[in-house]
Amino acid sequence: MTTTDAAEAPPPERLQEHFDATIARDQRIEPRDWMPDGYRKTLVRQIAQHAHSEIIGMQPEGEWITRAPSLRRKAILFAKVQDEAGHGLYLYSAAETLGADRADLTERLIDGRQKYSSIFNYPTPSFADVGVIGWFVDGAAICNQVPLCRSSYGPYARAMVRICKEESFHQRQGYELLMTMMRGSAAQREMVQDAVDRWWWPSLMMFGPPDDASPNSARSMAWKIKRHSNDELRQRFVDMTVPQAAKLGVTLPDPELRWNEERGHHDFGTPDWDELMRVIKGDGPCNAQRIQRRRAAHEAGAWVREAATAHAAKQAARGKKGAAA
Ligand code: BYC
Repeated sequence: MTTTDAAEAPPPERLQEHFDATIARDQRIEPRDWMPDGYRKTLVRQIAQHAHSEIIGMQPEGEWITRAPSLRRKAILFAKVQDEAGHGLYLYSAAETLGADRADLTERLIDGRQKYSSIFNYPTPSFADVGVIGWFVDGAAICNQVPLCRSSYGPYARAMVRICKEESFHQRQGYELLMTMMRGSAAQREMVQDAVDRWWWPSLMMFGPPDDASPNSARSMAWKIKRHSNDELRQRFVDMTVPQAAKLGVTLPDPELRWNEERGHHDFGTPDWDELMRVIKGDGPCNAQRIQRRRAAHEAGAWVREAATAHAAKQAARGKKGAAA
């Protein structure tokens, strides 16, 4: 919902008040509305990181497209990786509504000035990783992103609606792949358990640092950009995943994991926060490779961008000529 039409725009001295009232009423802020600088910067930071994560996130699974074990699995994986590209594009468009420039955001990613999710810096040595990424990583993404459909910034919230529908399909395809492998040979079951062991803790880290070490959470929640804290969403993910693991027949690698009747939630161990910080700072197992591939793809695609720009200029010139005739 647009909060301000030009006709009813508040006088400059009341802009902040009007913004605060819009947030308090749970209405949306739209691109043409006045917003505080901090709100705009926070959104550009989060949306750009989110877009970069979708684009870099194509790599770990993309590595299996040529090696998928059947034509069906190849087609599914192709479609999923293509969806991630689409998510990145919607999100870059949402960032553009805030005045960000897409080319600049890409430069910031490949120069290491902007972040992307830590999870995509882990390797995918077996095909079971494709299933576990769908189950855990897309599952974590759903927990994190469904509340973002109610984010206070309109274009971000609307982009999330379609993204979440697709993530939901991704999660189910991952789980179905793992179910199939679990019905297979002992070696296949071992591959699944090994992938679960490697991805569990990094998946919990996707939700960010614990609340008492999350510098951005309080402000983002006051602005209703984020609707829940990092720890709340992490707990939601654990509670959702434990029964799914039992049904699948795998063990989650956490000896402290147990149901707490009093809290009505599962208790679980503490992720290695030093590891998260190392990976965020660029020192994860695959950070260098991910950025190097992204940079190479960007450079190799320069001719496409140049051709598209030249084509658009030609079309515009033709349009002008047509209008003059
Ligand atoms: N990795 O104050 P905090 C997908 C940074 S892709 C890296 O808690 P905030 C998919 C954080 O940015 C979906 N960095 O921050 C794709 C901040 O740094 P700056 C990806 C992290 O923003 C392909 C600092 O640490 N999802 O689903 O309040 C295939 C302090 O953190 C991480 C999104 O992007 C991390 N894990 O909360 C399959 C969701 N955690 O910027 C699947 C949207 C924290 O101050 N983003 N940092 O230098 C969010 O919800 C929030 O930005 C976060 C962090 C929960 C991630």
